Amino acid sequence: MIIKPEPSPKDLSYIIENSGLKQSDLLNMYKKMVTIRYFEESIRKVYHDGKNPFNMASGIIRGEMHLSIGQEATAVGTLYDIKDEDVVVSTHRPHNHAIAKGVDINRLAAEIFGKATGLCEGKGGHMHLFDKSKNFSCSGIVGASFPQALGAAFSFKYQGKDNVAVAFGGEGAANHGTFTETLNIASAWELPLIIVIEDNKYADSTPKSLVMSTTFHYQRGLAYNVPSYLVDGMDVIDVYSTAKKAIERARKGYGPTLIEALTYRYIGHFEGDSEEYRTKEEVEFWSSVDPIRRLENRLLRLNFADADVLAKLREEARKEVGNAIEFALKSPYPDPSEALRGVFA
Ligand SMILES: Cc1ncc(C[n+]2csc(CCOP(=O)(O)OP(=O)(O)O)c2C)c(N)n1
Ligand SMILES: [Mg+2]
Repeated sequence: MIIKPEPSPKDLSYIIENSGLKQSDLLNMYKKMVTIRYFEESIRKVYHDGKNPFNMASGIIRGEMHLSIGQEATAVGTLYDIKDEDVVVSTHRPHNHAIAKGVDINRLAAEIFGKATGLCEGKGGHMHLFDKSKNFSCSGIVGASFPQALGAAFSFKYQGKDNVAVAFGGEGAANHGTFTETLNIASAWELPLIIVIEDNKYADSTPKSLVMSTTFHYQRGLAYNVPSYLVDGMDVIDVYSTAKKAIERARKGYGPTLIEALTYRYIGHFEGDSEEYRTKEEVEFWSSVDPIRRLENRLLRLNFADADVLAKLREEARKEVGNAIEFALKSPYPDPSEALRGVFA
């Protein structure tokens, strides 16, 4: 199926050489993935503070919370060669993509906390992040990311720029009409769009096998003449190698690419999910291919890092995340008189 076996030492060296990634890139990717993991683990902890018994409307962070723990490699691998001027449109599960795009984690945390120092001055919350300086946005409307990124791709082509737009979507979102409508126009107009489907097996509690006429979404991309690839989403190098080709192709004006990444979220669809739709064994299997641990093992096998170097990177990430959480906690809430400014009312 899906998760490729760990390569032999010779194969591993070949894969790295072929990817064009240097030692410093792989260490950088490791740090980014660890930062995403710590960030979300920290958010999760604060989210549950003051919610006992569980009540979404109480506590420091209010409302729904969708975390991407387990899906770090899809974000970091896809976005490693993406520039600030390129556009990324994400979903209701956006923190991994935001951090991989370079969004400031202090302002990201503050937005999630609903604080005035947040990316949207606390009015967007965790599902509606917007960062103009990084050209990053997301939406709680499932399936909305595809046409939004398509619009950005159209504008890049229209203006003769070599930038690209990336749309992330879940395997559930890809059953929306917006997915195939977007594939059609992106292909017909050769737009610089990359669609990344993060197949984490479930849309909320619905397994994909119950609601899909094909086994994979990449099959649908092929029907629209879009080069479409299936990648191991728990392997950052595999994701990167395909994304790199897609980005180069889009920048040179050859049009869109679809990447379907097989991945998994280790925790519930949302915080508070009873997770009755999946087994402990299934979660254990996917935990055995944790993308962070896999990269860590490869770095050690390649002699690109020893345990101390990795521990230092983890420590740095922990500190940065700790500072972001503290920044968010200490920041003020927006003044009530600001409630109607900057929003459609
Ligand atoms: C248009 C729309 N329909 C329904 C929902 C409710 N909803 C939120 S997340 C979700 C499931 C999305 O599944 P998938 O696209 O696979 O992403 P994942 O949650 O697995 O990351 C649904 C149905 C919504 N937010 N928007
Ligand atoms: Mg899903």
